[in-house]
This record gives sequence, C-alpha cells and structure tokens, in this order.
Amino acid sequence: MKKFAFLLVWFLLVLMAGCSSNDFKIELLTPKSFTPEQPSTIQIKVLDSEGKPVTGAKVSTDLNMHMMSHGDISMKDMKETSKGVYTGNATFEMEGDYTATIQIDDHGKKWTGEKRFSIVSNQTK
Ligand SMILES: [Cu+2]
Repeated sequence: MKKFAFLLVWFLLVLMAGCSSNDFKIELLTPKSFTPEQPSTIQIKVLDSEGKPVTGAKVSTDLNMHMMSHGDISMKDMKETSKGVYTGNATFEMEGDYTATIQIDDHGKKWTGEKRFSIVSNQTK
C-alpha cells in the first residue's frame, strides 16, 4: 500500500514536469503613462521554464481594450533588443485597462497568452 502511494506521487510529479517543460515565462513591461499621438515602448521578456532568456523567437502582440474598439494596436515581429527581450511601439489613444495578446514562436515551439495592464495619459486636461 505504501509502495503504491509512493508510485502514485512519483507518477504525478512526472506528469507535472512533463506539462511545464514547454512553458515560457512571460513578463510584460509597459510604461505607466503615455503621451497621446506618440509611440510608447512595450517590451516582452521571454524566459524558458528554467529561467533562461529565449532568443531568436518571433514575437507579436495585439493590444485591446475591453468592450471597445480603437482600431487594433498590434505589434508584429517585435525586435529583440537584448537577450530574450522583444520590443515594439504602440500608439495609445485612450487611457485605461488593456489586454495584451502575446504570440510567441520559438523555432516552432508556440505559446499564446494574455497579460493585462493599465496605462494613463500624461497630458493634463
Ligand atoms: Cu477605450
């Protein structure tokens, strides 16, 4: 009985390890504020499951506001500006809460996910 329990735990650990081996750790770096009609720099930091930077990947990001359309603010082929850090420019029209839909293609290994952030306009009204 004890042996069976041990085997079961071992099996679960193997399963969990198997699931996470393909995972990326994604960090979204956005400014706290923007200037209207001027591009803001958005960065996506991509690390592998061991915390090493993922280099040479294709990264694109779409920015959307909940229940609103501001055209789509998308950044295709973000530029790798340092190891594992992909940079793009977005021109915001409105302050508020955004969802970034991030797509990563690391030499065929794909990841898609969402990150949320909010941004304010630095122009006083
Ligand atoms: Cu809006």
